[in-house]
Amino acid sequence: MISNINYWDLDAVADSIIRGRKLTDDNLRELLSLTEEEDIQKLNYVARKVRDHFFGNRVFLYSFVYFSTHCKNNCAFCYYNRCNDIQRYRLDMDEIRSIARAVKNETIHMVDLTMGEDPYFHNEPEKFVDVVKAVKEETGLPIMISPGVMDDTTLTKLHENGANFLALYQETHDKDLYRKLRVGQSFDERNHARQFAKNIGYCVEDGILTGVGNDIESTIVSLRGMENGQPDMVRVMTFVPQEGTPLEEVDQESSLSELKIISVLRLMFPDKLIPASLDLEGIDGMVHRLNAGANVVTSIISADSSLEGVVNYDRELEERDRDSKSVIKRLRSMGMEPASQAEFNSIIEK
Ligand code: SAM
Ligand code: MD0
Ligand code: SF4
Repeated sequence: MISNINYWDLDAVADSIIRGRKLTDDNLRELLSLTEEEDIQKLNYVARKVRDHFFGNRVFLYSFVYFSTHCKNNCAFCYYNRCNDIQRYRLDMDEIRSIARAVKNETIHMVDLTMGEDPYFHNEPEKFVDVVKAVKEETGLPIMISPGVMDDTTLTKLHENGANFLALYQETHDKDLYRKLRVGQSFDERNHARQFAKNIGYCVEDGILTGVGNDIESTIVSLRGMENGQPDMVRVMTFVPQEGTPLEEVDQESSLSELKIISVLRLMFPDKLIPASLDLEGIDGMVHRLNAGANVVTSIISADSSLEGVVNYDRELEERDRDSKSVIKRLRSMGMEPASQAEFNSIIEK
């Protein structure tokens, strides 16, 4: 599909996707198996053409607010799993409001309110509803919530009080791998929460990890699993081994597989939101991810913030470089621009 063809033919491949062509499992197998630099460049080129058709040079920016790092779960890949003996924090309402006020003065299209499955909020979901209300009040912006699995009643209440988007990543749709990653957690309940949210009018994001024991066939299962849920946003992130966790000693893969999968996602979900996360490799990494077909920058954290990311490429760095100003400067150097708020709203109100 991609190897051994020239750039003129690649334009035809992009056109066929834009006109509605669906990739077969064999197509996916071929694309995910590419190893030659030149072939991967071609794949990225097709993905960019498809993205540019739907979005032009416009990019969406999400601010990341990890307001509680407490968690009752035991995900094998995650630094914040309950068994890891780390420093944790939970912001109070004043701290949350003051961060929200700061976000309001930046170019940000949506605020991502993320937490571990903190019992403080999960046992009394009203408290989380209050957080959403407060951030809505302060910013007036669309709100994404990434709270883990919540029940139907709570999801409904959150939606009624200003939550627009639910991010809940299955990590993998391969059930054997899921059991090893989200140890002791129900596959079906996690999937259900995302589907329920979609049915009552949220936009939803699904996502997978790569470099975490997934081979090509397992990745295809995950891609098809995500497709079944018809998400509005789809992501892939490279697994980054975290100190103090069961998967600490696993070798970290390069970003190559992630970049291929981002392009494949663009061909499978041509007009959907696909993020370039700053959390993995900062702004330099963002450039590669956008060049692979992403159209959203996530995990923007202001320069003076002491809040954490999830993977936290900058945990050891003295200076942070993932604020919206630095992101926009780099976007412009690539010929891209932040979209208007109206453009973003029209996508999430569809
Ligand atoms: N606690 C909520 C949940 O699990 O849905 C939301 C926050 S959780 C930390 C957000 C996502 O970060 C996870 O779903 C996973 O995809 C990603 N993540 C966590 N640890 C990671 C790691 N070590 N490498 C790559 N991605 C990771
Ligand atoms: C990111 N650190 O986009 C964030 C996080 C949760 N909705 C998103 C994984 O990289
Ligand atoms: Fe908790 Fe989310 Fe980390 Fe799992 S991924 S341990 S639920 S913070």
